[in-house]
Amino acid sequence: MPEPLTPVTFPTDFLWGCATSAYQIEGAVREGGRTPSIWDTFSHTPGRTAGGDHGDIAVDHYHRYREDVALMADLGLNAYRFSVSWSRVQPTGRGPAVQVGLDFYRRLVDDLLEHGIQPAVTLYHWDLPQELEDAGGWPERETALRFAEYAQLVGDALGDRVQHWITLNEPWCSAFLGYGSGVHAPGRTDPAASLRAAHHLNLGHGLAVSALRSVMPARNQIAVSLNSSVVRPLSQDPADLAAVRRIDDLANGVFHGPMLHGAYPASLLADTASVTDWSFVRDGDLAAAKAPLDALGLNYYTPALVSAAPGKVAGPRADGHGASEHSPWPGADDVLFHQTPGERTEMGWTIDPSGLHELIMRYSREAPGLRLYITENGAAYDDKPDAEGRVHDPERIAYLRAHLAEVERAIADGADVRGYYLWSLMDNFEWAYGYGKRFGAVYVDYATLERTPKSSAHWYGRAARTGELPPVDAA
Ligand code: PNW
Repeated sequence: MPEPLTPVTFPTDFLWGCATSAYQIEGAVREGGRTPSIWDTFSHTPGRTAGGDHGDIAVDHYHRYREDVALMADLGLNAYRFSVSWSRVQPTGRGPAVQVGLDFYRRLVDDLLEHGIQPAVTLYHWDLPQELEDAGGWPERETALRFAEYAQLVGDALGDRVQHWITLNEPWCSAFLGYGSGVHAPGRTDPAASLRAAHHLNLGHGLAVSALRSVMPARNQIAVSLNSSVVRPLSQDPADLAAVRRIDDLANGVFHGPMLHGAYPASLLADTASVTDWSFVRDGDLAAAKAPLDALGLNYYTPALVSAAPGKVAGPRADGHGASEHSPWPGADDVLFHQTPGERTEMGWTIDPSGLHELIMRYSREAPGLRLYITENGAAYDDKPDAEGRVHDPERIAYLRAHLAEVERAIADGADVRGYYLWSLMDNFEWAYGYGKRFGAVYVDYATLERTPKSSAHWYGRAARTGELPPVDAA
């Protein structure tokens, strides 16, 4: 990638962070009264994850969090996004909070603050308590009510020291990979249930925002992290443009419609009429979902390229959402997903930094007045230590530099981007792919759980310390 002639510089108060999630890193799944979440159940069900991998130990962050915080501080990062395990705080998904569970997050937050690192808490990163799934899970309204109650418990416990709050991480994955294609927990494949789940995630989000406001200082910022897709047409043919509109509704409008505008796109309701009549949407739900936000989190990895295929059923899926005969796109089985041209990461996801700029500019228009954060961006590569035990990952440095340059370009174009969280701090449990895909800036030896910062971690730390993107060979 060519080096720009002028230095790429960021605002002085920009947040430079890394992101993780509870089930992917914590381990200690039976400690402190924690009970199984849907990801414990799913990953222990034969055939669901690569190699039968699960998060029982993961990278043992529950016991090693001090070391991990010290690592971030040494690198020079000033922000860290992590998620709270609902099952640690409210093992059955109901009732009073378990203090041992909250205490773990209190200690983590205090340690971060002592090291000058701003914590950003995600309340839900896909690990629903199994008991709530047994009662029907996200397709049931009850789950939305339970989520708001849980949010209030955590907000009450940590709201005095955590300023950055995120209700849900990527509700698209929860609804459509969890209940539609079934490649994520709980592994159900019911298109109607996936749309019900989407609605109750919207409702749960809005109720949680209001519940958090009721217990937290007004200075705190509340956001949601969407894996909003950049959807591009294969050609300018009107049928392909219509396919883009349909996928954009199912990827983006289904969440930002209710959350930002208090309504589902009319075109989405029409497109999915054969799947559901949406009668589960009750009076007042959309007003509740639209509870005012302070910020919006955008997670970006790769764009989608689609075309229309009237009358054809899509062949092997090329949408990067895993192997399943079941579609995560209810009512859009006749839309074809294509591999976008260009270099790809180890996930098979095409590298397209311009998509990040496009996404930011779109949401600057869609959500005027909200601060924007890139709450995830990063790449998996087949990293290996060399003979001296060092891990060189020039591809990841190039990826990060190119994407951060697009963030800066969006800021220059007027977007209010306040921070960037690299996915992920360290190699971890990559869901259905297990431990085979390494997204970390820090390498983890899974035999010893020893952590080694990769050259990208040093590069990123230097960017964080200077507010300027170093050249790619400056690690
Ligand atoms: C996100 N897709 O997951 C998650 O928020 C992280 O927990 C995860 O580790 C990271 O991105 C890397 O995958 C995604 O199929 C999972 O489009 C699947 C998709 C997108 C994001």
